[in-house]
Amino acid sequence: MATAMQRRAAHSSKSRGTYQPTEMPSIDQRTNIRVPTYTFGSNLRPIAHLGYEGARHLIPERLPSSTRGRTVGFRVIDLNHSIVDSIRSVASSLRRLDLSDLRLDFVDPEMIDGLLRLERIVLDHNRIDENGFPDNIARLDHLVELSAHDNCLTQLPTIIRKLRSLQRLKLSENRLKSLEGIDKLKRLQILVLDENRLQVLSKEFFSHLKRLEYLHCSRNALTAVPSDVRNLRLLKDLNVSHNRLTSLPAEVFVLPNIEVINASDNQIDRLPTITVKGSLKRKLTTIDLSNNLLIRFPAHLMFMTGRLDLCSNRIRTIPLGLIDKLDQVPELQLMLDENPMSLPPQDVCASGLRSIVQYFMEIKTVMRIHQGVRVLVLGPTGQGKTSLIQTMTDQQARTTDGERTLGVDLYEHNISLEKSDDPLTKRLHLSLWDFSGETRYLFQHQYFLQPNSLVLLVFNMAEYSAAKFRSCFGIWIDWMLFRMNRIVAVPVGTHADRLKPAKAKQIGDDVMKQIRKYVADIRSSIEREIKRIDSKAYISAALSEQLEMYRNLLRMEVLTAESVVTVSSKENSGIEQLEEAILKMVDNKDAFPNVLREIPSLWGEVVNFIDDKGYAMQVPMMRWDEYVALVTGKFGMRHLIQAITEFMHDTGKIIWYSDHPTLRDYVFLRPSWLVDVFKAIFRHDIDQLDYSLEESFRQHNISQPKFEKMINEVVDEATFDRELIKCLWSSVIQSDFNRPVLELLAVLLEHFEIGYATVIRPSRNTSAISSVSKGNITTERSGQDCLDFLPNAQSPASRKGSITPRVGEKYEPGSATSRSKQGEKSSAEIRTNPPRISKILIPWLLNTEQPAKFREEYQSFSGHASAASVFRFPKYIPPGMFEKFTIRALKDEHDLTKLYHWKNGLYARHIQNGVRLYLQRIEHDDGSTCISVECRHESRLTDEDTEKQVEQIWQVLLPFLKDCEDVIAKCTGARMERYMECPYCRGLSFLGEWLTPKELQAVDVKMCDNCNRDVSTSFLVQPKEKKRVEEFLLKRLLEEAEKRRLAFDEATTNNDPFSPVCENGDNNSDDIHPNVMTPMTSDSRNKANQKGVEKQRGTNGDRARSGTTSKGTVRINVPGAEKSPGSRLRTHSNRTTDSSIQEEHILVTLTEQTNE
Ligand SMILES: Nc1nc2c(ncn2[C@@H]2O[C@H](COP(=O)(O)OP(=O)(O)OP(=O)(O)O)[C@@H](O)[C@H]2O)c(=O)[nH]1
Ligand SMILES: [Mg+2]
Repeated sequence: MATAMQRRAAHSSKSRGTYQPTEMPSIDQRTNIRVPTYTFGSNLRPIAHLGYEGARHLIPERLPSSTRGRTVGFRVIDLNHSIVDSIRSVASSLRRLDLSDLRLDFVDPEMIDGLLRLERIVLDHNRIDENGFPDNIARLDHLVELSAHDNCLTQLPTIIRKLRSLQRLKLSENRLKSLEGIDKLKRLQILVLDENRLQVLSKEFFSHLKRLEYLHCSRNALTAVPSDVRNLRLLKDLNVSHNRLTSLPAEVFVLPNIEVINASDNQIDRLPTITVKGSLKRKLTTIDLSNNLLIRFPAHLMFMTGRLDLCSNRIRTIPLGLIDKLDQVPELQLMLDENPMSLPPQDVCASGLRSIVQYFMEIKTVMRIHQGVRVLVLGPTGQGKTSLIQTMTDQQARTTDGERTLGVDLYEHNISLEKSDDPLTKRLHLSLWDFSGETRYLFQHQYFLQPNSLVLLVFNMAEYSAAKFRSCFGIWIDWMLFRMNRIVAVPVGTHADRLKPAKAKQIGDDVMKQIRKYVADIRSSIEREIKRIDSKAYISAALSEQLEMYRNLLRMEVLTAESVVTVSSKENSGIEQLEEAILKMVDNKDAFPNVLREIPSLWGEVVNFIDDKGYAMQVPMMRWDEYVALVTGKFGMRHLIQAITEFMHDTGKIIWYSDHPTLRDYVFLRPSWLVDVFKAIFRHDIDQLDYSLEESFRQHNISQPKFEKMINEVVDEATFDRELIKCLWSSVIQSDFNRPVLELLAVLLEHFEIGYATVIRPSRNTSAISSVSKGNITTERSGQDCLDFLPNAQSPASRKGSITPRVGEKYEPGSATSRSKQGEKSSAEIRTNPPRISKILIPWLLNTEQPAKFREEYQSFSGHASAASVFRFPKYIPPGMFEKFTIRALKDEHDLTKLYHWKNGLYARHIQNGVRLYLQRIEHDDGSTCISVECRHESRLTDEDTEKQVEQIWQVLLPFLKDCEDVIAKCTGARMERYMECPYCRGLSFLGEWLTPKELQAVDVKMCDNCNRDVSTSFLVQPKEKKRVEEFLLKRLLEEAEKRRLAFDEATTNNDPFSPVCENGDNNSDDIHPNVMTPMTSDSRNKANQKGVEKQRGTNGDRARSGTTSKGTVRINVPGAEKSPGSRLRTHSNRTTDSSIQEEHILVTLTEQTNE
């Protein structure tokens, strides 16, 4: 029976033959020139072989010289005094010169003088060192190949650096220690450096030799392959065997053209964890990692290659999770000889993949699957999150070289519940989500921070101080609580290797104290609010709504581990304690009722089926109904489809936003794919993209100037051209077709709401486009149908879905609004006919300041009818909330045309109603953030139009406020207060009662607690239809009364019973109609706002005057009741505004204001 050693030898000689270093392709193979050998000097020892171009005759020298063809090859066999002359005689046509095996110490300059057409020179097996190359070699402009194998070079000869046409360079078996200057040879395609003394391959090497296809560096002293290898995008064949490598970077495996990786005979003990996506599947022909120190079976590599050699490592088990996947790779040549295998047993492994599959199939029947848990790893950038996850999953020390995570990365890991190799041991499967701490990515994180997850709050203990509490813990706790009113977390301190254990413990204790105090403070501040409202004598509907919100917030669930878990990824310590802490947390059945429950095996089959499907699909995104049809068509179980899908979502197998009104229409079959979709756009290094390295741009025929223009647009205007997105997505959608790109883009805009389209090209079916959002800066016109998208040319059909409510329409936040119904329609339309969006603007990426032009323009409307609502977030506002408001504002249904959009503001126009909307984010020093929405009418106030203007303002404002409510309603722990600004002092004096308007609608004025002025309620809530009709009637009556008064005046000029008096006995010019405002600076406005809030919250801010003034008269503020500048109409009545009001009961006071 053959021993393992013999089997391995057989492998080596047979199967490995296919990928052994390929002989460097020679110029003759490539140019198809035939080279018959000619022996120079027939009776003596030959001194040279000559080759003729195109010679077909067996003995060409017998041919007359005219038919011999030109001499193209010359191989010197023996040095002779006449050899130089001989070479010279054929110099003009010579393309190949072979000077190998001549014991040369240097190359005679005369030998190569005048070889102007020389393409290949071979100097193998000589004694030439770096000084042995003549200067005139630099004149060989056509030289594409130089071979100096087996010489005495210790560094790259300086003169060789000048051979800019060189494509193939073979310097194996020298004494090279450095490759300095090689970066000048930018055209190199083949580089052979085997058997030298190289210890490093420099950064320059990788960044300049971008055309390399073959790189062979075996038998050197390399200790690492830097991640800069990613620049070698054309590399097909990498041989770094027989070096001193301890790991390989992930970049090697994902090079777009890589076919062969030979890293055998090193000391590799860890490999990167790579998510094998569609494009990476079985891309490589061979991966050779034999004779290394691997402990973990690199499962992902099985799906990337046709041949995986893992012989002579230290692998003990093949993960059980692979059971169902092994039969997906039937063609795989898997070699596991000489590993201390226990699962499957060694003899099973030795018999090949088929036996392994068989073995697993047998144990599968008795195996049980248990539900796993999703783990969100959060913390600021550079704290050690990725290093920790990789240390945990690879079961050995791993630290990144400081590279930031782009967006989110996914990992998987199993924690064994018992210490045993038994395959049937119960395990907890973790789906680990590694979130980047970079602020640029925070926006996209919201889509992946899902409920029912365990959170690891990771911080660097060696650099921790109390001042960092907020960034390390506070903001993450706030975010999770805001989103779901719940957090179950384990604080994890990294970098333990840099601290003494006692210090680490002290920091851990302090952190736990701070966390407890932080949570207690949140709780007591909520309790204070409840008490404050409870203590009021009268609780209005709006206050009661607020009370309800606070009571709900008080139900928050905060569950943390008892203590900080201390780990070191550098030393692989503390991982077991972390696993124990995780197990303890998930053991809490209240927090994780489903984790570790036994899953029916059929569900497992559904998971595998969906997994396969996800990998098979170009765009692994399905509409819910299609997905249901697919799964139930194969497995039945229609009644369980929701439960199975939720199970898959909770364990990170798919993404399905079951609680989102429109996103629940889609199932994302491969989470990593969706993550990559976001990653491609929200990259922190987008401005550092190098055109020469980004092949996809060239493939899409994008020139460098266009590329630069598109990148500048992103950096300066946060605007992405569709072509740019297409190229950035080239790895997630491998297709030249626009359709999937457009479809995905539409889903991102319509459902994920990452931005809005700024330029829309009409699709063939225009009705589909009209349902897609537009920022309408410009619209590309091509044909008449394009006009449908212009806001001022909105067709009645496209307004069908408008959510502008009729007066009195009831709105319930979070309920299926008309908007979401429209969303459902959109998702169907998106699938059938995706709109042709040209550019999108992502507000989150905007970093521009308020434009000066805006200020000028907006101030020109001060003094016009206006209303300003404010959403106040007293403690915390989650990333992206304001940006979503801006995106909602520009949805079709609001009919708003964008005028300016900057980081903290959006200014838009409602053309039909003649209303300007200004949406603004204001951050206050006390940590609160206000989002104010102000609408101003474009027209000046006149008696006739005021009422209509107010109505037009509310028609714009209210639907938008409700849309904002819809965004907030998705966050179950949202802490937010609603206000209306006082039009006089601009303080937040009035509770925002747009959700509960009835009470306010019943009164006419309400006093501002900040400035003590009475404000017409028409400016605080949308007036009731009935009331407005009454006011209209009333106004007419007033007008008639005034006419009669004037007539009466004329008749009784000397005896005027209606002398002009102010209600308070003075004629204060400040006491103007609420709508006539003095423009305020934003500073004074903010102060007024703050003052208003404090007063509102400190006193009985909800006090309404029910139409009764302090003097006991009833005041009816008629909007726009001024006659003209300089005169003001005041009305007094001793009756309420009942519709039965009689003309003769109205007292009209006309105040002349001559000083205005
Ligand atoms: N000494 C020591 N260094 C560590 C440890 N963990 C991480 N590092 C180093 O800390 C730096 C940051 O580590 P990462 O794991 O990349 O940090 P991250 O939290 O994933 O950062 P982002 O991806 O930007 O959010 C790297 O240079 C690591 O080598 C540790 O336990 N000990
Ligand atoms: Mg990271």
